[in-house]
Amino acid sequence: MRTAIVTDSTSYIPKEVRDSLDIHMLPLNVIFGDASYQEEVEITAEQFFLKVREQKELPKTSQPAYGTIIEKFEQLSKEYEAVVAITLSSGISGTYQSIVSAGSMIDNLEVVAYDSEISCMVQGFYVIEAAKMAKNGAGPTEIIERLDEIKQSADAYFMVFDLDHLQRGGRLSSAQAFVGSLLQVKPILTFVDKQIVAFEKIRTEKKAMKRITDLFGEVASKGEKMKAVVIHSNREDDAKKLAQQLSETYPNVEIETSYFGPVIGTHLGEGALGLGWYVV
Ligand code: MYR
Repeated sequence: MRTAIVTDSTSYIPKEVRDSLDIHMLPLNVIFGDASYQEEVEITAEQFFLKVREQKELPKTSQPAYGTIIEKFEQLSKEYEAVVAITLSSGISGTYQSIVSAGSMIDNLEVVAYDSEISCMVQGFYVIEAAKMAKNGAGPTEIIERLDEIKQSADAYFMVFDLDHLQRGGRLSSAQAFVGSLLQVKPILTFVDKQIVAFEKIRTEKKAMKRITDLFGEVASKGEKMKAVVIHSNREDDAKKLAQQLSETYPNVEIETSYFGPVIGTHLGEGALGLGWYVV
């Protein structure tokens, strides 16, 4: 069975990796006033953060247009018998639901939507594994089984410069955001049941990052083979430095860096830093 792997843009998998593994991408949009841009296609992370500094009005985001999803599936139905579409958490975006609904409209194509319950390059880990399996002839059932296995160990913690963006975008309960801004804390955030929650409230960025790397260390120090990613909002040097330190401490972990692109950057703001991983 020929199975296509689809991801939404928020996995931020570099184009050359997508191309080499035949990964198909559905872009979410970032909107400045009347102008809407498909992220990773019409606007890069770099251009986005520059634009945010220039503009008074703050951006908004939207899930991929329904027509774009239908068009993509129709195209794929000419070449493939099945699709596994791996999305960002259904608790923070309607993308998963739109894909489920669009998938049911297409004849001659089995569309299986998979909710990663997370986002960014941690979602990307799922996508890359699925794409490698699909290239070797695996079908949706086998791929989903493996993705469920990854889900058991996949985790991520991140911190933001301030909570305003998350609160304004409605992706964190206002009560949590209020406590955060009041106390000027750097809360450590994570996903629980598909939603973003404040895991712990810590006073300084340095301490928050130390706590995040300690949480990672609790898993990594067991010595199992792991993949991890340091993710940043326009602070690549800090991300690289942290990835370097962690890979020296944990040689069992393959560590890379990635970024919070325009859509996720809209909700986290500049200066966010996170760490995600799974046990291979
Ligand atoms: C939409 O408009 O449908 C997109 C909404 C995206 C919300 C993003 C919220 C922040 C996610 C942080 C992910 C961190 C992963 C390590």
